[in-house]
Amino acid sequence: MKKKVVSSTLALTLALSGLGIGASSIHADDSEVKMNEKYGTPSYIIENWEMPKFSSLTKQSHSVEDIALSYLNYQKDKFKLKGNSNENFKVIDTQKDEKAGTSHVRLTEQYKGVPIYGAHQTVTLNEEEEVKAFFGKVVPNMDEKGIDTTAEISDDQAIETAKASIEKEIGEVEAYDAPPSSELFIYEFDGKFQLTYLVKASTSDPEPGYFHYFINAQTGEIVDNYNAIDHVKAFGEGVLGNKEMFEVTFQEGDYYMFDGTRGDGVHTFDALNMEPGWFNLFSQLLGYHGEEVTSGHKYFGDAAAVDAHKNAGIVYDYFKETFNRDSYDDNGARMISSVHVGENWNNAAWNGVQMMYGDGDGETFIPLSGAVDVIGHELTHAVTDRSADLVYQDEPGALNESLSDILGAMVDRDDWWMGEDIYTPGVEGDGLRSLKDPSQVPHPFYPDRGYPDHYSELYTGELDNGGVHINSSINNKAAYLVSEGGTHYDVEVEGVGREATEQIYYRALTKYLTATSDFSMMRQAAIQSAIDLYGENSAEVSSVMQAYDAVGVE
Ligand code: L5Q
Ligand code: ZN
Repeated sequence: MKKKVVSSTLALTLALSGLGIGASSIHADDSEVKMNEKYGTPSYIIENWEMPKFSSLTKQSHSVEDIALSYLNYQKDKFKLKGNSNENFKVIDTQKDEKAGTSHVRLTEQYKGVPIYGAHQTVTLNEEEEVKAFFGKVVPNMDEKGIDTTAEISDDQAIETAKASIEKEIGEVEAYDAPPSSELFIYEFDGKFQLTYLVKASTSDPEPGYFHYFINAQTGEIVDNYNAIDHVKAFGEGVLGNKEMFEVTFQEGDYYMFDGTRGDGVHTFDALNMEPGWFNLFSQLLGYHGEEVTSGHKYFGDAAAVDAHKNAGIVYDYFKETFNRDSYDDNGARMISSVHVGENWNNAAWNGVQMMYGDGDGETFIPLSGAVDVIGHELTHAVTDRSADLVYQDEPGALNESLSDILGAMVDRDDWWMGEDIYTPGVEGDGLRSLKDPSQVPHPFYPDRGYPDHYSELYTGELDNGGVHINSSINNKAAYLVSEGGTHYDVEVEGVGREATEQIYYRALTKYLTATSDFSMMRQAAIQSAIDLYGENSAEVSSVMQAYDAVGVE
């Protein structure tokens, strides 16, 4: 922006009317003016103006508002306005700064009693009630614009028009957050001034919005509209004291954890320790996710919420950048998370609708949203639900779990652990599961064994839905071998790296596997995916074959 300061040495045309007659003590030479280039009226005037007195004998007292209006009247030629300042301006607020001794009068320009949208001013007075400054925007020559200020439609009609347009855009709104408001303004659009209703409407569902509609008050047409929801970056500390920056929304004085920059949004709630079973029911049946996580400023103090929100964004970006997948349904579905589910709940889950995170008992687990591989794991369940839809039982269930572990470990790609960041705080070198060496983590049902890493060790009992979190390790180990290689049960595998491995498994999940796929089908789906991506005779195809040979899956 160009900044041009014009020193005003205008000869004083003392066309004072109304209150100011026979003025003295006007030090116009001290004033400094900057003009608005579009309107040719002042954007600011640095002043030293004293209200003229009728007589030096009688001490008159005027309110600061009267003085501000008199000043605007005195400057009416600069503002290119006819008539009295009482008609052209309306005082909307006055603030006294006791410390500085200044008064600040806030006004709006009006025409025939109707405010002009965006034409606001402040006039500053010192202790001696001298005007020291004018700031703002004044639209000139309002009387020449031929504006008809008689409304032909009602404010209710304007509201109905706005609602119809909003719901055409975002779908049916069952309940507005508050009854939409409607107020008359003169609104300038494409250089034309017209009488409009400004309708403001707040929504949470189906989409958060703070809609502003300008409706022509004579024709009922929509002149202009925008959504005033603000995307802002906020800050906070996560579960491990990690400093994070993340997207939130500002609405009516508060910030809340809605990130409107990813798909249809990433939205994080506080479940207020509601028991997991009840919460699940409320979430699935009523669409209740808990309370909004809000803050009066840009710092958020809820560590579990900070990480859930930040990590959901990281996982969104991972799927978008790695597979060009737009959220879990590949259609921008809103990612909803709730933290503080249950009391000391040692788990996290995807319940078909949203993610749920416990706070952990502080001993086995700390708040589970603190680990980005856990978020990757849960959101991969959501991807699976919308693609292969593997039944959560026996071998298909183990594959369902394994694909969540594999892609979870790809999001958090500096190790092959699952949940190491939130599992047994204070214990180094452990995790919930290891993809690299499943056998080093104790088997949940047989304390003298580790997790299975070969098909010969398949758990065939009924616990854990037929061992979905146990047998997953067999496929996890295969995926690890495809990526990193190694010799396993005397079978040598040539690794092809994480980039190829994640593409192979994502393709198998979304293009080949079905609800009842078993381990053998997984092997073929991975081979077929590697052929599609890298060719029949590629190192990637060999690697997949060797890896499944190594874990005993034919
Ligand atoms: C599990 C998800 C996670 N939960 N493992 C039982 O065994 C049971 C649940 C899990 F995010 F907490 F890791 O993986
Ligand atoms: Zn899982």
